[in-house]
Amino acid sequence: MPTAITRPVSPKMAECELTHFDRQPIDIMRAIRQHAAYEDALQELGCKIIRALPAPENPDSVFVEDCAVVLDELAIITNPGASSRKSEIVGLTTALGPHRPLHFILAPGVLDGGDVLVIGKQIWVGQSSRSNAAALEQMRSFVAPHGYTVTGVEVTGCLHLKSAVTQIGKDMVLLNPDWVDAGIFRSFKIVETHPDEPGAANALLVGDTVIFPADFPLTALRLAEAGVELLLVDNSEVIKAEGGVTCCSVIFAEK
Ligand code: CIR
Repeated sequence: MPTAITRPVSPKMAECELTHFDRQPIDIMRAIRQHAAYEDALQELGCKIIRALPAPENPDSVFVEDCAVVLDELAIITNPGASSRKSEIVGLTTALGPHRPLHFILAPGVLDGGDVLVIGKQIWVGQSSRSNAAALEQMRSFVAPHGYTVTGVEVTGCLHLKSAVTQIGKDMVLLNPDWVDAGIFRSFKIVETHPDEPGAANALLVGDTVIFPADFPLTALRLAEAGVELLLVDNSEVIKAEGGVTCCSVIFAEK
């Protein structure tokens, strides 16, 4: 049974960091309801939920993915790229300590988990405004002994690598070719986001099912046509905060 770490929506979420988006009002009550439905979706797919300690003072603290990368052998606690987010790692360190040996990204390395795409033993790390080469080198030193390759990837026009590309099946990815070089993923079957939905590349694969925002129906249709099994969730408030479905959990196999 996989474990999913989540954390409650901060009452200050409307003050979140924004990089490529204009600020829009966020309905906190709606965000809380959507987050509860997201946790229900994870449970429906067999995940056991562990809630990290709430961090109400950190507007972006619901986006736990940015604080940690969990592999079978170890977990990496990040050094988030935005200064308002650095203290968010405390709750993830506490939550993950009992489950994996922990390694820490240290300055000058900065890393957001949203920039880390792991597929099997391959790891791609977005070189974005939040994640740099120093962090990539530190990550490589932690994981190379366990047989992982780590490759830097340029991302343009979006916040994180996983805003541009995510895994949607054993050998399948969903990507926006305007934000990441599709050639990097040529060994995978590629589904492209619909041109009217550039923000739709963030999907969350749990087992054989993909949790996907109902907010992107044109891309959902492409996924369905490609034979992907979908579990749709309303994600409007997270999307306004420049987040996606991968951001709100850290999922790993219990050992
Ligand atoms: C931020 O800018 O850090 C947040 N407003 C959104 C983070 C989304 N996280 C993710 O995609 N992994």
